[in-house]
Amino acid sequence: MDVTRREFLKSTAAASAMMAIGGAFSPAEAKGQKVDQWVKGVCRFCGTGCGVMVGVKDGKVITVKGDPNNHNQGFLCLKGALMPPIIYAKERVTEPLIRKDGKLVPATWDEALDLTASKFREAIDKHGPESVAYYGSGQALTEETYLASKIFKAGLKSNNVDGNPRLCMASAVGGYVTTFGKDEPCGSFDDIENATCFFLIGTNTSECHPVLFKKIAARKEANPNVKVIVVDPRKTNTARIADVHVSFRPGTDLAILNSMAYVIIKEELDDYRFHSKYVTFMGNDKTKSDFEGYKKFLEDYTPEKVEKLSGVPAETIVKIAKIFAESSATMSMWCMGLNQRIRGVWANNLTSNLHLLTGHIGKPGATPFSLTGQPNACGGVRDTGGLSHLLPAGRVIKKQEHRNEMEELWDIPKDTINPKPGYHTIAMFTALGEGKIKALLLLTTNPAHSLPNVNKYTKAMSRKDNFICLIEAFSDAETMKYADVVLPPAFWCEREGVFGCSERRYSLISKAIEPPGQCRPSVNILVDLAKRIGVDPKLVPYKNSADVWDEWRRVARPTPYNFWGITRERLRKESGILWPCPTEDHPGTNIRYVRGKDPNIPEDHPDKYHFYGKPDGRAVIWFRPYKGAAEEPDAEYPFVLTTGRVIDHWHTGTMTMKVPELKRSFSYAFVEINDQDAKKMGINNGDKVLLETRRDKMTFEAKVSDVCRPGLVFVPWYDAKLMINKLTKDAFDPGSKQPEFKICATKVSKV
Ligand code: MGD
Ligand code: MGD
Ligand code: SF4
Repeated sequence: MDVTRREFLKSTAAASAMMAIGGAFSPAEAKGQKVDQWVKGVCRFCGTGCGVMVGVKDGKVITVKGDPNNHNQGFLCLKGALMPPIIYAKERVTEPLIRKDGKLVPATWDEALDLTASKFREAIDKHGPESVAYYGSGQALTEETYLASKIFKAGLKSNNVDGNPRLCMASAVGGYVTTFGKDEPCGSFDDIENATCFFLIGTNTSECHPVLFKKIAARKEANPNVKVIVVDPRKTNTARIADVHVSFRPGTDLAILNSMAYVIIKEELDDYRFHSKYVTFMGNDKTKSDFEGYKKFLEDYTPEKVEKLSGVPAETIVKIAKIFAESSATMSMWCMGLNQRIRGVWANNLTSNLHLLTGHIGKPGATPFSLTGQPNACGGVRDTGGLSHLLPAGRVIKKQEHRNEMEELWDIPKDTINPKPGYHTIAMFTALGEGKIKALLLLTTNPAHSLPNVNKYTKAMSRKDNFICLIEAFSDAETMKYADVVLPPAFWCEREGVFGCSERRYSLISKAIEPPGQCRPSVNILVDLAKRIGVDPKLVPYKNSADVWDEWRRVARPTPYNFWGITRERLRKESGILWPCPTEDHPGTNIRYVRGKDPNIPEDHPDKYHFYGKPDGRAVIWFRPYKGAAEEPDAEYPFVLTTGRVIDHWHTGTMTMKVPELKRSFSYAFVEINDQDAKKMGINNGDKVLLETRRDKMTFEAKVSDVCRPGLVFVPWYDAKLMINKLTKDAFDPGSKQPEFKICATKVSKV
C-alpha cells in the first residue's frame, strides 16, 4: 500500500504532536516563570542524544527546553521535556545505606565505603581477582565507565566488567565489527536530511527515538517521493507512516533480508563496480568466496520460498527490494527488533549486506545506521571498552599487542592485564548464582528488573554469601532489595560529564545544580572506593571527570576513534561534536570510510572507499543463513511473546513513573493482542488475560488491536509490579551474548 499524501499528513500530524515539542519550548516559561540561568546539557534518556537547556532558578531546576544549536534543533519529546520532577522525587537516595538485620539503614560514607572495600579485598585475597565484578550502564557518564573499567581491568586485574549494553547493543557491535572491522555507525543523523528511502527494520522509532522519527516524517512530508519501509511484526505507530509495512512471523526477517539480496541481484540492481572493488564475500564458516558463491547461497531464499517461511507475500519482498536498491539514497535504521535475538549479529550483517551490494553507503543519505538505545551506550561503554572482552577505543583483551599498548598508556607493568576475557552479562549473573562471584559493584542499572528470565538471577543476587554494592539514585529500584550497601550518586545535571549518542556525537552535560543530601559524583565515589580497596593511587589520580576525560582523549588518540580535538573547552562552547576529530580545529566527521570525509584515511589514498578496520580495506558481505528463535511456538505454547517499549516510559520505570503526566498515560503494563485472535478466544479490551511461559505466568489487562499480527502478543517491560522479565527467556546470541528478549513461546488464555 502506497500511503497517500493526505493519509501520511494525517498520521504524521497525530504522531508528531504526541512525539516532539519544538521551538525550544519551555513548559515553565509558558506559565510565566522566569529562570535565573540556562545551562547546556543532554537529555537523560534515549540514544537520540537531544541537546537540552536546563533552566535554573534559586538553585533548582524548574524547566528544560531543547537546545536549538544541537542536532535536535530545539525539539524534545515529552520524556525529555518533563525531567525536572524526577530530580526532586521523594524516592531520591540521599545518604549511604548499609543492610543490617535485613534492612537498609543510614550509614556514613566512611562506613559504607570501608565495608564495600573490605568485601572486595577479602574476595580478591581469598578467591582471586575473578571473584569480583562490575556491572555498569549505557546511562553512566563516559568518564564513569572508562574509570570503572580501568579500576577493574588494570587496578584489580579482573576483566569481569560488563553492563546493560550487552542486553542492548552487543549484536550491533558484533555486526559492525564483523562487517566493517570497526564498531560504530559509518553515517550520521545528517543522512536523514538526504535519504530518499528509509528502511526501518526492528525499530519502533516513533516511540523510542521520537525526535529522529520527527526528522524522518519531516523529510517525507517535504518530499513525497521519499519512501518509508517498516519491517516489524507489529503495526506500530512507526509503521503508520510507511509506504510498505512488512509484517512477518517473528524471527524470519533473516530470510527476508537474504531474499531482498536475491531479488536485487536477479533484477541487476546491484552496484557491481562498488562491490567488486570494496567488498569481500565470506561464507558463514569464514571461508572466502566470491559474487558467484553469494548468488548460489541466495538460491535458498527466492521470494516464493521465503513467503512460505515468513508469511510475507513474494511480491512484497520483490517490491521492497526494488525500492531499497532503486532509491537514490537508502538509509537503514534498526534497533532491538534485530539486536535482541539469538542471531542478532547475523541480522546486523544481513542489513549491512544490502548496502554493500547496492553501494548505498558513504554518500549523503545512503548508510546502514544502527540506532543506539541508551544516551551513552556508544560513548560510555562501547567506545571506552566497558565490556568484558574489550579495552578502550576498539582494542580487545584477547590481543596481546592491545593489552601491552594499554599497559603502557596506563603506566602499569607489562602483562598486568589478564589475557582472558571476563564474564559477559548472563555469565556474570550465572556465576553470581554459582558462588563464583563474591563481590559485585552495580552502577546506573537495575538488573533485578531488566535481566531476562529474571527469577533465576534475583535468586542469584539473594545468595547470603555474596556482597552487592549498588550505586543507585532512587530507592524504589527493584535491585535495592538485593543490595548490601547502597551509595547515593549525584544525578544527571548535578555533576558534569560527557554522553556519546548514536551518531558518534560527544556532548557535555554541564553541572547545573548541587546534588541533594550526601550525594556525590560517581567519578569521585569510584576513585575513593578504588583507593580503599588498595588500587595504586597513581592509577586514579583524578579530582573530577574533566581529568578523566583528558586521559581518555589521550588513550583514544593513537586509534581510529581519535577525538583528541574534542577538548572540554570545545564541548563547553559547542553543542556536540562527532568523532573522529583529530585536532581542535577539526569540525568532526559525518561520513566514515570515505577519502576526503574520514580523517583516518590519508588524502592521497588511492581508493575512494577504505574500510580500514579490515586488513585488506574491504568490507564483508556475509553469507548468513536463516535460523529460527531459541524457543519457537509449539502446540503447548502456541503464541510468540515479544517485549519492548512505550513512548512515555523509560526502561524499569524508576524515573518516568515519577512524572505525573507520563505515569497517567501508561500506569501499568498490559498485553497487546491481535483482534482476530482475541475474537477467537472471546477476549475483549480490558479483560484479564493469563500469559504462561516455561518460566513463569502472569495476568495482564488486554489491549485488543491490529498492532500485533495473529499469533503474536506484546507486553511492555517498564512495570515493576507486572515484571514481564519473569516470563522471558535468557537464551543469547553465541557471538554477541545478547539475550533474545524479542521472542519466546507463550500460552494465552482468558482468566
Ligand atoms: P522496542 O520496543 O524494544 O524498541 O528501541 P526499539 O528497538 O525501537 O522494539 C522495537 C520493535 O522490534 C518492536 O516494535 C517489535 O515489534 C519489533 N520486533 C519484535 N520481534 C521482531 C523481529 O523478529 N524482527 C523485527 N525486525 N522486529 C521485531 C529500543 C531503544 O529505545 C533502546 S535499546 C533503549 S535502551 C531506549 N529505551 C527506551 C525506553 O525504555 N522507552 C522509550 N520511550 N524510548 C526508549 N528509547 C530507546
Ligand atoms: P534502567 O531502568 O535504565 O534499566 O536495563 P536497566 O539499566 O536495568 O536502570 C537504570 C537504573 O539507574 C535505575 O534503577 C535508575 O533509577 C538508576 N539511575 C538513574 N540515574 C542514575 C544516576 O545518575 N546514577 C546512578 N547510579 N543511578 C541512576 C536496561 C536494559 O534492559 C536495556 S539497555 C535493554 S536494551 C534491555 N531491553 C529489554 C527489552 O527490550 N525487553 C525486556 N523484557 N527486557 C529488557 N531489558 C534490558
Ligand atoms: Fe530525550 Fe530521546 Fe526524547 Fe530526545 S528523543 S528528548 S533524547 S528521550
